[in-house]
Amino acid sequence: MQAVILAAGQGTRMRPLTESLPKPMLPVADRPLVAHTADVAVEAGASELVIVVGYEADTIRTYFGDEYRGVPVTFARQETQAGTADAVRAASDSLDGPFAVLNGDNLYDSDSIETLFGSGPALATYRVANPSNYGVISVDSGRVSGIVEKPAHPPTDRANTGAYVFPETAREWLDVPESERGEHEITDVVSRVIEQFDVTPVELDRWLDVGRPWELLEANEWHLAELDRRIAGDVSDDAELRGPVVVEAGATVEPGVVIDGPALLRSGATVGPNAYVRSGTLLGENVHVGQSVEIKNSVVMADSNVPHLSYVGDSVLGRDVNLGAGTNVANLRHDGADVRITVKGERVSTGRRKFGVVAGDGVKTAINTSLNAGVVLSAGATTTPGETVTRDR
Ligand code: TTP
Repeated sequence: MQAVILAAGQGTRMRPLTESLPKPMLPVADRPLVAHTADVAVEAGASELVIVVGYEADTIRTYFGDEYRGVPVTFARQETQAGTADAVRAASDSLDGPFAVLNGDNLYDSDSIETLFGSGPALATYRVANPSNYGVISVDSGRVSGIVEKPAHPPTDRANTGAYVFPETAREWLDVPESERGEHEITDVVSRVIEQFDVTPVELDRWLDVGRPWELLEANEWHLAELDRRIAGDVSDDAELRGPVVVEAGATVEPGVVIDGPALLRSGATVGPNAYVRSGTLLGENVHVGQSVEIKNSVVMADSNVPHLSYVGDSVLGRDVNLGAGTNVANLRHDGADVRITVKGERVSTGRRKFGVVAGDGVKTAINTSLNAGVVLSAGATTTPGETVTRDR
């Protein structure tokens, strides 16, 4: 069965990290987010991956090429991001027979997707504490009986996770009218399918919709925890690597460094001397973490530098970021409340007591900069020496 992977979205809630990188290409452990979606499709037996691209399409095309883990890959282009039904429609000429659809920015557990792919017309659900934020699925006598988008009074706690197996005829039903929020949504296609077919609900063991910056941290927490210890790089005898630490070939760990796993140092990363890398940290390709730096539960994307005397906790640093000596990140409020950040102009809770900052590509802080918890720095933002940053810029 072919698997359609939706990866054309603009990822506006993930800005500034998606200013020039499509969300599906953000790093989650040792590969892009969308590669994890592709992995579960391949492991579930997909015969072909049809990846729908649009926003910043070339990086996705280049990453996959025409084959992924032995499975052929084709691309469909969605010209404007007009909604998920429209995205599947862009792929429909490439489809033949029943087909699966997965969101290219969601993490699914592999076993459940295998069950989904083997279940005929089917839809994957996940039980959530706050169903009003999702499409909500009703089930009756073991069959999906309804789907309703973000209801004020949710009939169940089963969220729609954007993973489906559609019957072949659903290809003819993709041209749905615009919804209230101005998109052509797959929910309307699903409604028609459940009217005419028996659709099996498949409950996922684990699921994460990666839409906002702290969810990128959660995605990394998930996949870093699955790493087995592997030391292929150059590690000083005077460094201490505890637990599941991966040091890829071409990465360097200098004397006096302590690394608590799970942690991943990608090729070209250099750490130390005398640095402390704590669990849940991803250091991307060619990242440099230097003398007297402590970095904890953070994602540092390729080519960034945290060279001297810094603390970085629970943060996401984009590509080519440079933190000046003595830059420190606050990741906890004194009142102990969950840290809030601004997403698309709205203040929202991260649901995390500990959250640091988000820095877009090319951010440069000056020496002794203090960054307050929840601050978002746009791509290319700078600070002045000794500055305390409490508002986004
Ligand atoms: P969303 O998360 O709704 O959209 P997005 O990824 O663009 O993010 P944001 O809301 O922050 O702007 O999309 C769900 C999935 O569908 C995701 O994998 C992207 C994909 N998608 C498309 O491929 N085309 C589209 O037109 C839309 C809206 C989404």
